[in-house]
Amino acid sequence: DYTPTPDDKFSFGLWTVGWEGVDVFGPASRAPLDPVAATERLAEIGAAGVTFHDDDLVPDDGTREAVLERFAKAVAASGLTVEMVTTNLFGHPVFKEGGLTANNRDVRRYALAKVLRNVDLAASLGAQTFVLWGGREGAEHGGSKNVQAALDRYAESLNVVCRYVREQGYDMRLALEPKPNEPRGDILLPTIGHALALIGELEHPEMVGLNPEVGHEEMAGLNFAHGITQALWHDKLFHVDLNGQHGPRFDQDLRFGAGNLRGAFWTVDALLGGSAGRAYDGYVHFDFKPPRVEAEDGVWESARGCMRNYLVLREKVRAFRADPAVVEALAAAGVEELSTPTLAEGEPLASVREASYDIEALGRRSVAMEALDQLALDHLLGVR
Ligand code: GLT
Ligand code: MN
Ligand code: MN
Ligand code: MN
Repeated sequence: DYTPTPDDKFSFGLWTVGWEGVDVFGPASRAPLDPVAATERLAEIGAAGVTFHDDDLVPDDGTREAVLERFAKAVAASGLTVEMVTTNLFGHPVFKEGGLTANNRDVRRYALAKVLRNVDLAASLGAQTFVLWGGREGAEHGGSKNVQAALDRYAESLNVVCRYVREQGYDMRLALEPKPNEPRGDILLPTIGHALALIGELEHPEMVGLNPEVGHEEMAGLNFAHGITQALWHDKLFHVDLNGQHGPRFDQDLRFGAGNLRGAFWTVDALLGGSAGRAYDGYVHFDFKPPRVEAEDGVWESARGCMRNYLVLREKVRAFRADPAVVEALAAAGVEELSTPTLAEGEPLASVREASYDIEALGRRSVAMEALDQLALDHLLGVR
């Protein structure tokens, strides 16, 4: 009956259900949600994890300790895990021109200090993933940012954080979250591919992976399932932000399953390992915004919808993969053949260069992919 259990490892950011509906055109449409009440409610509806930014929870003032103590108690009582923590390097005007890659050196030093403070906080709550979303790392103006220097500074900061995590002996990995634009006109590390390339240049690449978000890749017109599959191939899918998006427009943060439903089907398939590939085994984290039109009842309806849609899609994906007609269609489409190396082991290049190929016949061959895709749609539409 699609009731979530802790084994499903669903998790939510406090900033998701806690979003008050402030947007560029208007103020809050909902009252603030107490983090303790939110945590209790998340546990009730079947989540296993909760996540937050420093600023969602702990004010940087004298009340910090008391707030933390109250939250930690509530989390323990609820049975939830604080699986991930992240730092807000985008809200305060000090970050208007960037955090870790701001032109201003004092801003960069403050941003790094804020990250380190939260790495300690994350470790003290047992979180094993630390997300870095660099929404303000970017530019609106040509020439206003030395992009090569900015990448040097990005790498420098990530190296410092990794060194610190090692020195402290924390069991923690970092996950970068790419986004192409919004709030900056052009954000650095705009896609999964850009972020993967930067990770390869770090001192401890094994400690840094990705937290890709559905909407962020789809804003750039990219295929999210392919993106996370490449991240899995590199062993870099440390965390994931599931939500919904209708094509290239502003970041909608719809509940998972809304927006590009067909993409959501292939996203779940990719997380489960697709055709017998590497599967994702981390928390299934929802980063959505309950639409501004909703009152508090709608907030929880929206959160429940994320999990329900994931469970329904998981069932459909499993049925698709187990369907004998699909197994046959995969064979007809030649999908398995791609797993055979192009050259045999030890084969001399001459044998591939000198062989004769009937390219006319190969050009006419059937690939039978419409039939395969229609089977997927039939499963998704519920008629198989
Ligand atoms: C912010 C952003 C999200 C990121 C959060 C993590 S911050 O809410 O819109 O996509 O996941 O820092
Ligand atoms: Mn988003
Ligand atoms: Mn977002
Ligand atoms: Mn996100």
